Amino acid sequence: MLKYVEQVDPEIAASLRGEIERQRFGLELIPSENFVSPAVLQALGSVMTNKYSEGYPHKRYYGGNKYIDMAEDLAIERAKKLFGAEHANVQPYSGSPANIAVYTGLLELGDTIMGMNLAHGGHLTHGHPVNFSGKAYNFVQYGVDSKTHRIDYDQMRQIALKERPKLILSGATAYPREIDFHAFHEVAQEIEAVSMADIAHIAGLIVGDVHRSPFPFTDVVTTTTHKTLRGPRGAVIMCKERFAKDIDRAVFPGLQGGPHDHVNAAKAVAFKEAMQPSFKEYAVQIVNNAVALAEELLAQGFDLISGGTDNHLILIDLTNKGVTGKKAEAALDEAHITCNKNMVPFDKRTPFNPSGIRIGTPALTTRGMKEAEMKLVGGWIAEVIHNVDDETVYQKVRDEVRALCEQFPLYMEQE
Ligand code: DSN
Repeated sequence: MLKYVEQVDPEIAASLRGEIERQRFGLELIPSENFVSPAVLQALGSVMTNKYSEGYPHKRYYGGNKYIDMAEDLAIERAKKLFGAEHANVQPYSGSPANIAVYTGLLELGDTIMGMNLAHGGHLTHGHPVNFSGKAYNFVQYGVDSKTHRIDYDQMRQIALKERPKLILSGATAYPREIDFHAFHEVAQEIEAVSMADIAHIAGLIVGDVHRSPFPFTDVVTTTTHKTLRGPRGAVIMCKERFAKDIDRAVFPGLQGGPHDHVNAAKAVAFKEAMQPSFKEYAVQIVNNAVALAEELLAQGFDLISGGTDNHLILIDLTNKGVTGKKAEAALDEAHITCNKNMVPFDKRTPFNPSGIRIGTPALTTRGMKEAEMKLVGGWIAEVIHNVDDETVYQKVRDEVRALCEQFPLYMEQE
């Protein structure tokens, strides 16, 4: 598989080999990551990377797009069917440009938008001051309740009534509970705002019928394709027909140039995979695994934000363990358990050295792991955190992690 890269560029070949090994023999717990199928990988590494095709299917600014149109048409039709959407634009390069395209397509610069506070689980593009969204628009933010750590829907409505945002955005990147998209849409209707849901983290749970869908009522829905949906790195915008023209124009020519056709072909493959009955089983197992992992962590004395999970992720406040998120991330890395440090709601620390870590089960579930393995993983996390800086514990856990990974082979054909 790597023979051409080996010949031309041994240094990059070494980095690719290292990454394959890391993915194979480590535990991937970052909740926004996953392992695509060999079919998705093949479409990504295809000759479609060579093509320019500005425009949309059958209305391009370049010749030679017969097969690109075929692939993009399939991606669009499958996205619409999978989610039950009226319109889909599959060209956004990733989640951030997708969100920015919606704002620029439907609003004027400086307009008021309401989104979830990043420190409470939102996203940079949901109005953080360091992000284009927070600089170009007047964002007002809702968050979670300080005791329950659940979205404070009453507070959200009060802010909406007072600030009258033109768009109300739901969705999160570090929120372990199910989101009531309909509650957001109702408030949007009350103030005649556009309702938008960013379902990047939970798209796979929605198409697998494990979580309630924001369709068909939500006006605009964005999602990345590479998280629980298990597709290539990229995004999709879906919307009601009446917003379609403005959204399409905002993506191209408003924001982007030539679409990444190889990625769009891979999106089509991933959508087809997500339509199979086995994907529903996968989505159910993601949540079962997260619940099993949360139970083990609670038994080990960990403080979980909101007390547990009902999706694919768990947010741990490590304050009671006397370990920072940064230290925990580094220690777990030594044991070949990958997670990310994360702010917890009302955190007194900084984003670069926060109080928590965020973990999730989509990638391990793709490998075929189930509740019994989650119990082991929770035990190893506890062992490392409880013995932070102990190299012998790192080595012991690393060996046990490798032995488990060998039972759940990954990408064996990528040699
Ligand atoms: N970076 C993604 C995540 O990890 O949640 C969000 O864009």
